Amino acid sequence: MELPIFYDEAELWNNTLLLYDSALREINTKLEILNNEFKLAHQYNPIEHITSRIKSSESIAKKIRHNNRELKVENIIKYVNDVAGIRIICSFTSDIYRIADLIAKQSDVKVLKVKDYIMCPKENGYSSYHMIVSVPIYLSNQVIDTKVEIQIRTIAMDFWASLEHKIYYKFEGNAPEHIRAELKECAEIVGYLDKKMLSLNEEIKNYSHCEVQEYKEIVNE
Ligand code: 0O2
Repeated sequence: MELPIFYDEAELWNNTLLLYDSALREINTKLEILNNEFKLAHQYNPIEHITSRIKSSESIAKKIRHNNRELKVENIIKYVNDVAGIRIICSFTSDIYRIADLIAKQSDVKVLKVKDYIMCPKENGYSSYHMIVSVPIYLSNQVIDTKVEIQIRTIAMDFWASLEHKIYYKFEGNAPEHIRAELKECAEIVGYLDKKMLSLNEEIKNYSHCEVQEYKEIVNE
């Protein structure tokens, strides 16, 4: 992202934050439109809910320090991909890929990086689909491509990730071995649950309206 020259880091940061905030709005609107279209066409909601946030300054500083870089706006823009972050929670794994595909297909969205932790979960069991994208932000005198990290996961994956996050912070990354093992076991159960829910949903979809009516009549006899 190419920013105009500001002589003051604070001024530059405020202008940068405006871009990140605008990029979150752009992506949120795109998602809302897709979800509404789905609701209308298929009477079905692929997105359960969406949350978005601007990364806290402490968290940004930690990431920059971790990368051994100087804490400068230029470095934040270049090296911190998730200053603007959106989390999309879906009901089923198939919805995750459908949403990711629909976002990637939009002509003004550039996909910069994808990490599929569903196909390849992390060692601790973490599972989610991550995309780093950029969207153009139209200012009065220029257009600036701005990065957003999109995380897409199921309700069950999100449940797991939020507990793991709490445990990670509580033990400052050094949770006892048995807790880590149990968390990993939970991640496997989450994977199993998501598969079962998906196949159950597929089976339900295959019932025609007539079959459901017939079934209801039999039950009511
Ligand atoms: P927070 O508090 O959520 O902001 P890259 O984006 O490629 O430069 P990075 O940041 O390591 O490198 O990317 P990755 O692996 O895609 O992870 C980014 C975010 O994914 C994390 O942000 C978490 O939100 C989430 N995440 C990744 N791994 C885990 C995990 O093991 N457990 C949980 N609960 N979440 C995870 P931050 O900055 O760590 O935190």
